[in-house]
Amino acid sequence: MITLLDYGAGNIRSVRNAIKQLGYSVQDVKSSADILQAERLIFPGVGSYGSVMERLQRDGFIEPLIERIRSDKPFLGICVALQALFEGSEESPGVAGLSILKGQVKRFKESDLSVPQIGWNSVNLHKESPLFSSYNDEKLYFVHSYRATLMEEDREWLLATTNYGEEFVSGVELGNVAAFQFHPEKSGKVGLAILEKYLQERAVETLTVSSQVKTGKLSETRIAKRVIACLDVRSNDNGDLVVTKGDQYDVRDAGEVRNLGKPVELAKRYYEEGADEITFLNITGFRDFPMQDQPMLEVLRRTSENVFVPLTIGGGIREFTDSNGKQYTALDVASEYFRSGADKISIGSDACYTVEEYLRTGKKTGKSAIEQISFVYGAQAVVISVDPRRVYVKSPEETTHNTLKTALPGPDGEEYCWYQCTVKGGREGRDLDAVQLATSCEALGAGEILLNCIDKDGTNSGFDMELIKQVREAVSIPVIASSGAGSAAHFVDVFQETDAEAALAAGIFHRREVPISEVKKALHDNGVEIR
Ligand code: 1PR
Repeated sequence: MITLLDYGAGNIRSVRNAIKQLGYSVQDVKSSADILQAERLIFPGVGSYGSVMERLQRDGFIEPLIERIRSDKPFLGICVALQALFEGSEESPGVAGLSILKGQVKRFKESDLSVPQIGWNSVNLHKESPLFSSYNDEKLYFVHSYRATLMEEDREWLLATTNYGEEFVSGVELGNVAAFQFHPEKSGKVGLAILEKYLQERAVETLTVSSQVKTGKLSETRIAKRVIACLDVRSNDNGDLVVTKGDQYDVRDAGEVRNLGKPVELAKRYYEEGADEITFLNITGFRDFPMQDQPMLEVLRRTSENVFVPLTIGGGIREFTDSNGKQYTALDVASEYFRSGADKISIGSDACYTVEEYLRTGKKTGKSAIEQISFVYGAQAVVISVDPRRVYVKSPEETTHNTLKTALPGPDGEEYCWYQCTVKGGREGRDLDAVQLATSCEALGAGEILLNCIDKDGTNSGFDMELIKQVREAVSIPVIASSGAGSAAHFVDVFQETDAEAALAAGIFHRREVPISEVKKALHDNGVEIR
């Protein structure tokens, strides 16, 4: 029996599903006594450092956790739970950690790498461990802005390190107690194999020699570029939830909503084909109400039973008042999505309205969806989906917006353009450009940019490199290139010509024009780091 410490802060459904997928039954901690009596305890740390420690304090779990760890009972911590073993974190100044390990967790230093680290990196093992006896340098999924390093007196805990601009601790282990910075439940089959080693009964003395134990000079690990499959979802005219696809955001073909398949089945196929992440976009979310739009929540619940890579859900993340007058904040909507299996949520239209207000007043209210959700779940859980379209101008002086000199002149030979943000699925243009939106959202606490492009959407003509470069250079959070992919070569181009951390496609995968494996092979053959 595996006991899960679920303090209700977010997506640990996937940990639960991973344990079940591996054939074990799982129960939740109900009281502090359960923490001490559990045969094997798993503590997934989801959310900001402060919110994790605050919930442990609220439930009286801090002392029992410290006692369990000190008495060397089987314990596995994930992500923020590894950081909670330390004395504190820069993420939440003044909040005490469990202080099992000395030192403060710190934010990644400024470097040319974006922060948070979101993606697939590997680990260098520093000692034998039964947990990694089948590990062979594969990539594991990381999503964090803060990283831990061990003080000299805690060196015996050092299990694994990873490089991301600097070396940090990605795994600690001593006896029956272990913790990972990466998410084994989101790291595909490799992660499940590591998790399984923890779930299996093992006595401390049977430390299996890991075939990958490295000694001496360790080679630096490298983060992979991510290939993301995107499923635009909406109900068709019969009310069935289908995966559709726009052509420059027009999803209708001869009046009918294009139907390219069922969301849960397609997501499972892409996971098995090697997608590094799966994104669902509820494209009529601007007018539907996700809490009543139960099918979307059900899609997430069913998908997270078999898909063990990160899931992002967007569409309709904003405040709502339902037909009975009950008010829901954007945080309520996002929390429902996280509880249903999402790892990240993406905000489109609402981000434009928030940024327009922010640019007008120059003040952060703390009340926007971006600020509220990133405060509770961390910046890395908040993606901003940008729906821009080109606006040509004869010269930069014609507009106050962030223009660029384009290699693709406009219909009247215009040599400059800016990218106008739109809301409601491209139906309404705003007096806001993609750089203003991206930089303001970063300032408000967003952790990643999903950069679509209406002009390129569905055209198979390749990504809009000029747009991607312009936004990538303006922010220090990861950027996902999106819209227009038509071949594996287009993925090679976007990673060789821009610093985008990820590239997303929809149509070429739904129409089975290019398998994900072919994209990965082309990237590998061209020297791009992949998972
Ligand atoms: O505004 O917060 O409710 O979020 C709405 C979400 O739905 C946004 O993420 C928005 O981008 C998306 N959306 C709304 N309408 C459409 C539409 O197509 N009519 N999808 C839509 C935009 C998303 C992807 C991707 C690439 C891949 N498309 O499909 O942008 O275009 O396409 P390709 O590889 O086939 O070229 P809110």
